[in-house]
Amino acid sequence: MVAEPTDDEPTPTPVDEATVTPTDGATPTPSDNPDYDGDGILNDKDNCPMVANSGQEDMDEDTIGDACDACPYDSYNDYDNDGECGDADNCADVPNSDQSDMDGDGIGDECDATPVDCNAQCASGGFGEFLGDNLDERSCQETAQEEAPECNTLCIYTQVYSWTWGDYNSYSCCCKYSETFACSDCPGENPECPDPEVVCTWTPS
Ligand SMILES: [Ca+2]
Ligand SMILES: [Ca+2]
Ligand SMILES: [Ca+2]
Ligand SMILES: [Ca+2]
Repeated sequence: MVAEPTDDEPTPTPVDEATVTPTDGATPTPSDNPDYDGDGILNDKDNCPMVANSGQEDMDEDTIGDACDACPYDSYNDYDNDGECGDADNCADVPNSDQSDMDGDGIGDECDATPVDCNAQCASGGFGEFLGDNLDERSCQETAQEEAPECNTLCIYTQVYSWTWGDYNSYSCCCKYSETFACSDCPGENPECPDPEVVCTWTPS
């Protein structure tokens, strides 16, 4: 059996707002008191109305008192909103909450045009020359080419070290190492480099 709607349902009675009073323990607000923090500075003049700071110190002059300023030395108050105040952020204009800095130069990877010391990277890999950054393998090899001295075999080794991070960031170092082998019975000796993988040129006399 389906219940029929009835006309005698009790009607909710709107609460008369004028009768609502704050309950015990309600947190007072600055509007309840002209000097909420009791520091002698009225709220409308107080640069920290919720924190007693009678001296009103404001080192970065952003009208937020030091006592309640999350970034007391940064008037832009973490402009890029990455959680690091501008005075401590190694990329003040780019969100980089991890603050990663591969080369340790104080400029974060996200805003560092050369985030890796390629000279050091090439040297650590046994490649004496750094030829250029952000070259692909082919361009690196082409850049590394040079003529062998007459009656010599020149072996040119290249290596591209690359890094990627975040969604779009990458960087690479093109490194070169070369060896020259003189031909005692020029031409004819050492026509090829000892490692078949290397880029090699041989200039006969
Ligand atoms: Ca205050
Ligand atoms: Ca301030
Ligand atoms: Ca940043
Ligand atoms: Ca850096």
